[in-house]
Amino acid sequence: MERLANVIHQFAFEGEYLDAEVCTFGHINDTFVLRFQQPENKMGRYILQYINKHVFEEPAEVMANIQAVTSHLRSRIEEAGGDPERETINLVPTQDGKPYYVSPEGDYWRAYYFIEGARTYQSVENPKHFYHAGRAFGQFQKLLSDFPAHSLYETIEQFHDTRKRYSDFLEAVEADRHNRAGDVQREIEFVKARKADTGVIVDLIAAGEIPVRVTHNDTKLDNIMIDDATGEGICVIDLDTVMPGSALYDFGDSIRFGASSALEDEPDLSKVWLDMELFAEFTKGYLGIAREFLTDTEVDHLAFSAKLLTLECGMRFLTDHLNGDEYFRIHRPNHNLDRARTQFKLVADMEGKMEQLEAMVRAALEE
Ligand code: GN1
Ligand code: MG
Repeated sequence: MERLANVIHQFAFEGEYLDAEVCTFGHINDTFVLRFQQPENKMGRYILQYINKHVFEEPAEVMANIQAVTSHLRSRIEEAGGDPERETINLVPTQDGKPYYVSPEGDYWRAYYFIEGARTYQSVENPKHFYHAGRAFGQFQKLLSDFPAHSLYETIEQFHDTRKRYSDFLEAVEADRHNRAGDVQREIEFVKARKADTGVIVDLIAAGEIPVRVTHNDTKLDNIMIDDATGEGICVIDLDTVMPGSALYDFGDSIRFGASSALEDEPDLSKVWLDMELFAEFTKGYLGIAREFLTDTEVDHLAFSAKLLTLECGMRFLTDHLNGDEYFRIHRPNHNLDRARTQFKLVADMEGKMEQLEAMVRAALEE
């Protein structure tokens, strides 16, 4: 909290600073919720974030992407008669009018207006929320469908190149710098047995069989603000990884996280499976919007993408466990291993249900 003192007064926040709360959910950046006393007894809240520069090597490029995308969203929302203060995130400028602050040590900080009357969820409490999350991510892709994807920086190279993630994983197994590979042979074999899956989407993109779109690339349920009053997904947040990508990444990652019966780091694997009702809800919400623009090949790979993105994430957690937990923040020993195991449990469960999932996608398309 001490380091906040030097940062807070750099931003054009309104009112008198009261306090800050740490938000512990993200695995990468440091996030704080700030409270300010404002005129007429009003309480103002803001989000302040330190950008992890080990993960984002060029924070200025991350910020350039976010500025470009949010200003595009803003104008689309205004044209549609929506509320741009609630339907997109908005940066709070610094005192000298800049979109972010760089400290003398070279640390990057940015701030957002807090969206009131809405909240995020770590797990689905009401299936309708997940239907609306699907609509919101579909709408997000739609609003950005006329945004020039190639003008965005690739802030993390090959972010969802699952084949590249697989070779990083093999390297970590090979190097075994922390002598952990011996204890996770079963998990290593699980991944190796699925090597052939890892190239499917990248090859379709390379062959021009599915289009490159502007995608969010981190569509966890907790990256959607759900309106308290209506239960609708009003705003997609955490735009750090907005990049050229595939619609399949966003669909798959949403299912991976939100349609799981348990939290991402549940240590008791008997509690972890793919919830079919939640899969159906999200798919209905998403396709209700996205069927306008998705190609047949994309639709045909939606169910597969859920499995692939789950495998990819599990592989990334296992790789980080082998590398000594240098990427994802952990809160207990073997945390990344627990996370990897839930993902592999979900993959195995999805494999057993694949035909049903495909049928659900077709049914949602026809609704
Ligand atoms: C990271 O920090 P968070 O939770 O928004 C990660 C995602 C992973 C996710 C797994 C930049 O996102 O790719 O899917 O953890 N973000 C980055 O929970 O690597
Ligand atoms: Mg996030």
